[in-house]
Amino acid sequence: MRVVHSPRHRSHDPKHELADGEAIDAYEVPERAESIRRSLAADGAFTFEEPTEHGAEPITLVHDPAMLAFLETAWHDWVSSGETADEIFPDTFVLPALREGMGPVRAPGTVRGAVGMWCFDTATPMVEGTYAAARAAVDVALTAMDLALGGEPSTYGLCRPPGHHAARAMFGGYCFFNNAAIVAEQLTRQTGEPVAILDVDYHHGNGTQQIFYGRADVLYVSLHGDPDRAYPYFAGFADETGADAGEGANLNLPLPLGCSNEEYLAHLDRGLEAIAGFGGSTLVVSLGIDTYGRDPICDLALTTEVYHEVGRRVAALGRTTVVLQEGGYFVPHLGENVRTWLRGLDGGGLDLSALPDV
Ligand code: SP5
Ligand code: ZN
Repeated sequence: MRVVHSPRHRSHDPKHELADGEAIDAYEVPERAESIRRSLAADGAFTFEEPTEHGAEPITLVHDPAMLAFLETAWHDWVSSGETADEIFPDTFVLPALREGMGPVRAPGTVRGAVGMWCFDTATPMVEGTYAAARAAVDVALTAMDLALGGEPSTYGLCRPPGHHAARAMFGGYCFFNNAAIVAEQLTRQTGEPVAILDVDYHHGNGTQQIFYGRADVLYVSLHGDPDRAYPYFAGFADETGADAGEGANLNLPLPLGCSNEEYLAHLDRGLEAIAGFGGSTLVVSLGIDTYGRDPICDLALTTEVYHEVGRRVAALGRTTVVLQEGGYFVPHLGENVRTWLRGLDGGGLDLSALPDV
């Protein structure tokens, strides 16, 4: 399988996130992607290439150009205005109620203010190299798509930072640009067919759902921790089925606390059935491994073997498949879990011998 990877991800190196009123060590760190790269490199079934540049247009077909402009200049503007912190966090969020009945929001004149217009949580700091890394992740995703359109049955984009929480006009959840949505949008344009997205990250991909919620030509299917208990809390409910022309093209499959392999596969089959009944020849997978039983911030009970079976069942759809990396935070096993998933997809055997004993 051809893997697209860029070393630029390393320039997004946040140190902290804010949780329960404290700065804690960031979970979404460069070592995640390095763990994946090492595991795939040690398996002769994968070949690596760097992305080609695709420019800004595929991004602004999905995201508000003003958000792209903010992200592009935020670090420069932060430093040149005399700020000295090496991570940018919002301190004030422009919830709709703040200006309720008082007319439109005016864009603040400082990054400190403006970041509260674009960022929706306290876990997604921007640092000096964030923008370059986020742009490279989009290029990784689009290059993986190009290879698939060129005839590869399946390709993998080792995207970092991830993307599925980023909505049209909002970033957060460790995500800046929605890599999977940008690829899905390009696929609809380049194939002229409908496109399905299967999101198996533990967290609901609120950004992807929002971007395509009113559209009939992109099916979004997500398995995730029930938003009644799990981040991002405000989206991912089973009764969210799409709006207007998109009615019926959104399927949320919330999962219970402690969900087992067996329960998980039963939910997966419902998602795959919906995809099989939807048109088009291509599939985008948002691959999060934070469903793992040992993930430090999630609460399901999946084990490594199930990732092989999930990959096998996705392959059985028989669609050209672009797999893009999202979350997964138990770093010692992240690379092997991703490798196991991709070997299931490409018809390789299950091999647990390289799983570190930690
Ligand atoms: C791409 C992705 O997986 N983003 C996930 C973003 C999660 N953000 C933090 C959620 C806070 C959960 N805190 C749980 C603490 C458990 N000790
Ligand atoms: Zn996640």
